[in-house]
Amino acid sequence: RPRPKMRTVGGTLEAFEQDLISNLYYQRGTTLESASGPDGYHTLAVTVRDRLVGRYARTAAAHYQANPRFVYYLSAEYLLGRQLRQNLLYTGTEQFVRPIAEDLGVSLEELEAYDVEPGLGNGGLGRLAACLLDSMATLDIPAVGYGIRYEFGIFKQAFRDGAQVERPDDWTFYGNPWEFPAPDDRQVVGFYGSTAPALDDPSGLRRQWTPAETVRGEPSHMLVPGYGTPTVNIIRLWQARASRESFDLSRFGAGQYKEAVEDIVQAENISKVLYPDDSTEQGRELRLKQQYFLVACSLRDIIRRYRLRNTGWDAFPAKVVIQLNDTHPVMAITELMRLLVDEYRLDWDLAWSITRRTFNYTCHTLLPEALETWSVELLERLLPRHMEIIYSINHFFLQEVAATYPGDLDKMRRLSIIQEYPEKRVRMAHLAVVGSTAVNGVAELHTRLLAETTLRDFAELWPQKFHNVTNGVTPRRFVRLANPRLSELITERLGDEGWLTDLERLDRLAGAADDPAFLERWREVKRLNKVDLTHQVERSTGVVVDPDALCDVMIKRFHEYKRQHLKLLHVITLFNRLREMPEMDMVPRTVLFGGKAAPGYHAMKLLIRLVNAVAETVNTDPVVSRHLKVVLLPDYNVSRAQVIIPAADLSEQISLAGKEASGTGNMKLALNGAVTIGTLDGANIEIRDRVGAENFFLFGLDAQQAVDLRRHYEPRAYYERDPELRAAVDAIASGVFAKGDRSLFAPVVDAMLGRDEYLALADYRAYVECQDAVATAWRDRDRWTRMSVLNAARTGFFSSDRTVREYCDKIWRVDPVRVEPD
Ligand code: DL6
Repeated sequence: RPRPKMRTVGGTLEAFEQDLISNLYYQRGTTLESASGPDGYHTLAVTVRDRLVGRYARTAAAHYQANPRFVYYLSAEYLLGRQLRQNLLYTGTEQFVRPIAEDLGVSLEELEAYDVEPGLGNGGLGRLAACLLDSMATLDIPAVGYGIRYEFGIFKQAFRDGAQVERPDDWTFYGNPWEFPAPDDRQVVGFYGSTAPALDDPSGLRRQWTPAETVRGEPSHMLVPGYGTPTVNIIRLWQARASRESFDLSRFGAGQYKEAVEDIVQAENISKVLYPDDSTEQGRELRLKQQYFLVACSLRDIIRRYRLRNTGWDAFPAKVVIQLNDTHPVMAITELMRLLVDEYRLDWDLAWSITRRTFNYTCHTLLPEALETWSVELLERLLPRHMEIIYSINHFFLQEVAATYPGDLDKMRRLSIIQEYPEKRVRMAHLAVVGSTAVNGVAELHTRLLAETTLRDFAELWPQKFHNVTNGVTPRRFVRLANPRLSELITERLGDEGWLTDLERLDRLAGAADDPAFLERWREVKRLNKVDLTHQVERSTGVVVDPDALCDVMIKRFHEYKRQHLKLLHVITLFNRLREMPEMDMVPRTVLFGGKAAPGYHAMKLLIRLVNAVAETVNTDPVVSRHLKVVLLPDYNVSRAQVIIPAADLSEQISLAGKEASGTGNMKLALNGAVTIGTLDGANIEIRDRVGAENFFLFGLDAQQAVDLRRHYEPRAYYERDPELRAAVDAIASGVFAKGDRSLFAPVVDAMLGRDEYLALADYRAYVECQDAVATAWRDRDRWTRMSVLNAARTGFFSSDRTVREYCDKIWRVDPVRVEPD
C-alpha cells in the first residue's frame, strides 16, 4: 500500500509505526497478535502524546528563559472533550494513523471508542474554560489552567421510563493516557482548627492558623497544545489524598477495618465528584472544601513557579495574573492574603495591594440564585482564618465606601461582603469584585445588565473595573474536528486553512452565498452530516429519523430560564395541528433535544420525562410521525455535541431575555451553518448584529419588556385567549402523554399557569409565528442555504482566539512567548 512520505512533529510514518509497536510492547506488555481494543487505544494515545512532550519541554524552556507574565486560569470546571482526535490533528499525525490502522485491520473509529472524555464540568462555563485554554496555547500565551481531578465527572444520563437516571462517570476506569502525574509538586492543605494572635504583630492583622485536619493535593497535568504553533501549555488538576498518618494501623490491627480508613475516605471524598449535591449540609461543606482545596493547592503551586525565577514580592503582580472563572475559586483572594500576611509576613496593606493587582474575576450569570454565598457559621468552622481575613477585608472596604458615600448606610449594606439578613453569609461575588483589578461579563448585554442590576453599586463605585469580553469557541474543535466535511469545503473555497487561526477570514465565504454550485455543495455537506446524526440517533434511541427533515436542535442544560418547555409547547402545537388536519402540508421536522438536569432539580427532571413522553407519543403516531419526530438524545456531552452541531439546521436559543449570560452553543451552531431562532438574550444579540436581521429568526420580549411585564404578569390570560396555546397546555393536563394519568405532569401545567417564572406563555404566540416563518423559509432551499452560509461566514468574531486577545488587551496585559519550532 503506498504510504505518505512526510515529516511532521510526529517524525516520519515509519518512526511513528515503530514507536507504536514499541509502546505496545513496553508500555502495555503485549504484542500485535494479542492486543485488545484498549491496548490499541492506549498505545496510540501515548504515541501521539509523546509527540507533544518535546514541544512541551521547549515551551517550558522558553518560558523559563523569558520569565514572562503568566496567566493562571482557576476554574472548578473544565469540559475538555475527547483528546485523541484533537492531538492527532495538532501533531499532524492523523495521516499516519489511517494507513497504519488499516494495515493492522482496525479503524481509527474503533480505537476512538475507548477515548473517554473527561467530564470535569457541568456545561457552558466548563467548556468555555477549555476553549480559552486552547486559544491561549494557540496564541502562544504563557498560561496554566488549574482545576480539580474529580474521580467521577458529570454523571452519565440514561432514561428509565422516560425519567432521567444518573450513573457515575468512572472516567479513569481504564486509566487516562493523556495525563502525567507530578507527585513531586504535591501540596498540603489544612481545614478546621483555630487561630491565635501572632505575638510580634502589634496591628493584630497577622494571626496564626493551626488546622485540625490536613489533606494532600496530588497534581497531574494534561497537555494543552496550541494549533499551528509549537506551544504546549498545561492544565494542572489536583486530586485529594489522605496524609500519610491517616491510616490507623492500630485500629486495623484490632479488626476495626472501617474505622481504620475513615480519615482516608473523608480526605479523598474532596475530589470524589464534580459538585456534590448541595441540598444537604454535608454536601455544602464538601463543596466549600473542594473550592478551598483547589485554590490552596493552586496558589502554592503558582508561588512555587514564581519563585523559580523571581525573588521578593514586589514583582508578583507583574508576573502573575490570576483569572477567577466565576465565584467558585474566589477563596483564592483570602488565601493569598493569608499566605502573604501570616506566612510570608508582609504587612497587610502591601499584601492587599499585591492581591488586588493579581486577581481578575469573570462573572457568568445574572441569576441571583446562582450568585454564591457561604454561611459565616460554616466558614468560621471550616476556614477560621479565612473568615477573619474576610472580616478585615470588609472592614477596610466599608471604610472606603463610607468615605465615598458618607452616611449612606443602605449603600454600605448593599455593598458589604457580608450579608446580614436573614442569615449571616459571605457574598462571594462581592469578595471577588473587591479583591480584583478587573471584572468582566461574557456578552455585551450581560455586562450591561451586570453593571445596571446585579453589581450596580460596584459599577457605580468603580466604573473602570468593569469590562465586557464576549465569549468565543475554538474553531479547531467545533468546526475542524466536528465538521471535517465543511472544513474541507471552506478550505477549498478560501484557498488555505488560515481561517482556522484567523476565523474572521470566513467572511470571504459571503461571496459564495450567491453561487448556486457552492450552495449545492454546502447542502450536500449538511445532508451527509445529518445522515451521520440519524445513525447516532437510531443507535442510541431506536428512533428512525429522516435526514431530509429540518433538523431543529435545542442542546443545553435543562433549566427553566432556558425554556425547554416553550420549545415543547411548540412541538405539541405541531402535534395538535397534524392531528386535526392530517392532510396538512407541514415541513418535516426532527426536533432534537440534548441536555442534563441537575440531579436535585426536580422540576427539570419532570420536564425531561415530559419531553420523552411527548417524543414517544409523537413518534408512534402513524400520521404525526410522518412529518414530525422528537428525540431527546441521552447523555449530551462534548462528544455528542460534535456530532449534533454539524447536522443542525435550526439553533434554538430561546431563553427569556436577560437571563442567559452569553451562551456558546449559539456560536458553535451558527459557525456550522445553523440558523438561529432566538430572543434578544446573551450573545444572540451580537450574533444577530453580525449575521444580519434577515438571517436570524427573532421573537419575543426584550430584557426590559420582560422586567416590565413581570410586575403584573398573568399567564392565565395568555392561556385563555390563545386557542392553540390552550390546546397545548390542555394536552399536557389531559394525560394524553402519560397514558391517561392526569397527575404525572400536573406540576408542569401548574407552574405554567401559576407563576410562569420565565414568561413562556407570554412569548408563546410570537415564538410559534416565528417558527411558522422558519418553515416558510425552509421551503425555499436556496434562500435557506444562503442564510446558512451567511451565518457561518459572518460569525468568525466568535472565535475564542478573539476572546483571548481581548482578555490580553483589556485585562491580562500578557505577551506571547514564541517557542522554538519543530
Ligand atoms: O460564560 C460561559 C457560560 C455562558 O455562556 C452561559 O450563558 C452561562 O449560563 C454559563 N454560566 C454558568 C454559571 N452559573 N450559572 N448560572 O454556568 O457560563
